[in-house]
Amino acid sequence: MTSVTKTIANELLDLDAAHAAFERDGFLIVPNALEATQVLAVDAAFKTHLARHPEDWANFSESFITAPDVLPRTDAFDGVIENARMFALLERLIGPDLAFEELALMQRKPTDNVGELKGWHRDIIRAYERRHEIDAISVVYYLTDVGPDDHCFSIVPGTHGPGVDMRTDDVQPGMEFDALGAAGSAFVFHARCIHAGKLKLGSRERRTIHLYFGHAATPRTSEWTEIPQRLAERHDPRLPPKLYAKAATTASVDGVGRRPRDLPAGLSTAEQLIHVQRAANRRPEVAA
Ligand SMILES: O=C(O)CCC(=O)C(=O)O
Repeated sequence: MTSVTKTIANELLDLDAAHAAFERDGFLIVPNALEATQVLAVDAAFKTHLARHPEDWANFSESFITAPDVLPRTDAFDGVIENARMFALLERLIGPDLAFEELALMQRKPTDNVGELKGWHRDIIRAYERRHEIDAISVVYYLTDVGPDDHCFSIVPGTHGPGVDMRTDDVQPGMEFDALGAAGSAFVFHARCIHAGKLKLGSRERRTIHLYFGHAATPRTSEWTEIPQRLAERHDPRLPPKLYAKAATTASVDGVGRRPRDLPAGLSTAEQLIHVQRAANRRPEVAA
């Protein structure tokens, strides 16, 4: 797998080659996608949010918590969505109708319990027979260094395209690529690619920001992130023209990004998310 990383780093010098590598593997690593000063500022905002708004965080397990709807409270992460270093690549992979969908903060804490809750899965739609409908690209920014002994994002290359018929149950040890990298790196992957969070004994705490981008005129792939007015009204010629078009989209894809309509009133976003993810994990590749 080392050779894959090497190839990607070289190919990224050239957008054509990066695009070809993404078509083949379904992922790319972009070192230094965030400047060091931005990493420090965003990481500080991450920790502040965690301390001040525990109610925004869905606690899935002792090692895994995530906050999917932080933008209405703070503009501290706007610069991550609007990271100019990534737009040429994303426009190449998605097209000129590139649109922002989702931003979630994720903390993976050290744990002795490495039994995985977020095992092998495809994002957005869990049903195997609907896998071709999955059409979004995720950018995961590392705010902490992720080395070989740390919890890491892990992916099975090519399972968005050449290996699209693979089922999550068919993943065997050794097929996967572990996404290691320094703080500031971005890991870009196709949401259709089979992936998981891999837990390691003795890991340091890992903090990441997970963004999703799709096409402006399609239904939303996620209703978990509200796109606030300040972003919807942004008119900045340096940004892709449709970046915040989905603030006005009401239709959504039938999948794990849809807020359930049948839950008791008054549940927070974090509580609703836990409900949906647990249901999907109970019925892997069957539930929407
Ligand atoms: O990075 C991780 O720990 C898991 C992330 C994941 O599964 C996802 O983004 O869908």
